[in-house]
Amino acid sequence: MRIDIITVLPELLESPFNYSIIKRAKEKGLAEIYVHDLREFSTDKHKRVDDYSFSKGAGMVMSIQPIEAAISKLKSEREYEEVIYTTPDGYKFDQKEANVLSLKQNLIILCGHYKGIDQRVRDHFITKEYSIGDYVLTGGELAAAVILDSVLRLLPGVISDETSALTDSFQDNLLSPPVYTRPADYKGWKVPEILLSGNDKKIDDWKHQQAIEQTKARRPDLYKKYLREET
Ligand code: 6GU
Repeated sequence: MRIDIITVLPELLESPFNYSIIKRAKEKGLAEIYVHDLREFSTDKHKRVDDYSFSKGAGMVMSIQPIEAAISKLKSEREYEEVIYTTPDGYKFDQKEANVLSLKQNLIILCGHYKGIDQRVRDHFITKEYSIGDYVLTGGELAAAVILDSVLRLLPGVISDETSALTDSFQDNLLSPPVYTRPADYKGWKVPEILLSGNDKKIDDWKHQQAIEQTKARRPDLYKKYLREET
């Protein structure tokens, strides 16, 4: 998988991409990640990448020129299946979207900033617009890192079988059940008896029941989805 990220803050992406799961994916040759500084594509003499909004008082807007130049250059070099834009007014990014993206070969991610980008970029270049949740971040960079982390860990070989992505929370619309490790008794705080029983069937049933209860209590929205999609 190849991911090209276009951003006004390339430094912000250095740390997430050079440590963590993303580093592992790169080292194993499973992912290639290139970060492009949007400013380098600006034809403005001061390398500006934003300008005043035509709607008064709306704040600065990212200009179409450098974005068009960056995307066109990348597209002239290879085919991209998606051009993603990270923005608080995008569609909600969730596990299903992560699964879909993990099957792609080449992606571009444009990180949003300021009061957004010129709508013509969205109309003519962007194929997917994602928000990672109902809160506002200063820029789309951290959202891009979140999205990439969730996608790259799904690539076969990035994480071990033990922590297999298939058993993650959310793959079945349920939160994870509680987990325990040794000692079985820590200063009188005991691990649930059933986990020590050695009865795999009973343990699985218990885990499933716990997952349902956690989900019902914390995420009624997910629980509804679970009930709908269970069959
Ligand atoms: Cl993708 N970008 C920004 N700036 N804020 C967000 C977001 C994205 N998702 C949630 N909040």
